[in-house]
Amino acid sequence: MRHILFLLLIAMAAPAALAQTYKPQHPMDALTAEEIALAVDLLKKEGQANADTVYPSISVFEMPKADVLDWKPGDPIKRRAAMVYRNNGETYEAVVDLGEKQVVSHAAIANVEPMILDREWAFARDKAMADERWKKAMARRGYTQLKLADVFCTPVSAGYFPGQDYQKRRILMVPCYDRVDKLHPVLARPIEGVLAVVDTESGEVLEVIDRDIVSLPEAPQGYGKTLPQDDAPLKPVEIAAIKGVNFTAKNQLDLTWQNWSMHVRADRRAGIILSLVRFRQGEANRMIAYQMSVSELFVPYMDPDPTWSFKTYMDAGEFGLGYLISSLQRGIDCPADALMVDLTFPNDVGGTYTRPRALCVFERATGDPAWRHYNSAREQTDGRPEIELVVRTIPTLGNYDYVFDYVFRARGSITLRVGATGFDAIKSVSSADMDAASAETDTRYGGLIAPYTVAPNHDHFVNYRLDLDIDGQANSFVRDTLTMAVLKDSPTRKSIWRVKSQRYKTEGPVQPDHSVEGGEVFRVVNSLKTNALKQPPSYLIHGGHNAVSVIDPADPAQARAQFSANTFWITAYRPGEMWAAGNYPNRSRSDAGLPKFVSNGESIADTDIVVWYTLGFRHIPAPEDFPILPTLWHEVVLRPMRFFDRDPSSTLNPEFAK
Ligand SMILES: [Cu+2]
Repeated sequence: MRHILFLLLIAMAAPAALAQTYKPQHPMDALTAEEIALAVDLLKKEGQANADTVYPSISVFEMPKADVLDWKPGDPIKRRAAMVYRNNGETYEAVVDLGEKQVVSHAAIANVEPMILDREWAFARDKAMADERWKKAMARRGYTQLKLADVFCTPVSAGYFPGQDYQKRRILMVPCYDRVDKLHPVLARPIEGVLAVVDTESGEVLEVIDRDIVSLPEAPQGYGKTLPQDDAPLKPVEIAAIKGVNFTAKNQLDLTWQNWSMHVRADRRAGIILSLVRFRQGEANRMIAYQMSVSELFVPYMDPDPTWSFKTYMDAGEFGLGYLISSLQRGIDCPADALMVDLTFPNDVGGTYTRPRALCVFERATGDPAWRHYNSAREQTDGRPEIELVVRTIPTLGNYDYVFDYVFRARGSITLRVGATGFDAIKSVSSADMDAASAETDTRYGGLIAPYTVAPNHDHFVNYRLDLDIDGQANSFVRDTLTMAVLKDSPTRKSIWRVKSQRYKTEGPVQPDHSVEGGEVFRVVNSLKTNALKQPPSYLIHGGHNAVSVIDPADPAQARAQFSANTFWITAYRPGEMWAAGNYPNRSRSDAGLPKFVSNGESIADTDIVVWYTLGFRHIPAPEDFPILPTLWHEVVLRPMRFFDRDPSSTLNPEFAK
């Protein structure tokens, strides 16, 4: 959520010439560098764009779902670009047909702010640091004769708060940090109490908030003057496919592994988008998900201080989970022999840049049995090792790195995993420990995680858009409640539990009720098909206990991210409904996504539905988060239920290929 400028500078340094210029092979492929150049050119020829136009978003405008499902390799592909662009501070949308070479439609979109642009970061920082009020506030803190080299300022998104008088502006907030040596993270020494508010179009510094001074300790707080010695080196423990891999990857990017197949594409906002996720069973190639991706990531902080309270980031819609993907390291981020894939993204000025090693794909043996049984009569054990396929990206959103995994198993399950690592967002305080007189005040809204260092409490809400199509599109959403049943006539038992199913009829939020006595499960079911046992096939969405936002719905931050108040939202499939907090969450006033999508109450019975799942976790920071946050994993599992006739992993060959 917090944005670090240098990441962007690396991204911009990669010239468009490095971008891959492959021809699209599949309707779901991301736009190629050539296609983006053509789209921009056509927009200019139409008189809609000029040399000053900026492009917050250029993405593939997908073919209609029915056409994608009919498409076979070798068939023609209708390629169109969906563009969001800005001229003189106004926002426009256009659809450009790349085959017909024409602009299909264009329109001005009023009262929206597209995602933050590359040029705005450095611009906001420089304007803040040139402002006399800011210099005065810094001088109060001992930064006289200030040089850029002394401090590190990194703008962040502003949220939207009706009480502020810079409501209609495109603004960024600029907090600053004392410059530290290379041994320490760049955000290790926050300079508290100073915050510049910058209009990124006019360059005007709208306000400099200058509050209480918190003096910084001599060394980066909590780290000491030197870092601790390393432990003795371990003998290596590795994951390796020593005889080659069992998956195939071609084009950008068709993946197959065992019975699984899927298409993966880069997306500046979502990170990656998985499409056409299928499981082959004999002759049939059965659809499980038409599309899966992260649609938003909302991270509200719980500190009311004016220099902190605005921190209510929407990392996908404001910053871009693809835009901030960081390159993966072999042997640490992914196994040493993982397939590394460079991803090409559109930039703001109508070109592209390529992030090297942005995505990795690998198999791993988990060390666990996929299944096993000891047969006592025969005194023998049968089993298979668990081997899974992982598709991984790691965007770095300022202080946090999020490991986003899609994990596939032979049993037919898909696990969506999120690992949060990197650093807690921290503030400098005057308390060295909890015996300090100021400790109670300093830790009212967060935890002391090191001397002079508090990390404010916060939530992470990852919303997944799951366009599941279980054996086709006629799907319904079902809640199975496990309820206690009294047995009046039983000579032995007095009660048992039974399963009661409820099928949802209309769009809306669905909230798990953790207080129900026996528990509950949620499924997407195709009532019009059956397996060999004549049962309707379904997939369970198994998330376990899961946090939702408890912020007051009237709170301005919550109003923009209403999706986070419910674990599930179910909508009828509509092309173009991609983002849980709406197309334009940056500086939005209310959530124009899910609450809007469900407002017309369309039917969701036996039809094409989309499940939106919020994987939420609260974070009460503690010293174990410091000096770095060991990866904190959360997951949701999509598991077959009556989809197969028997466990598909039961037939795994007990021998490995020689
Ligand atoms: Cu956290």
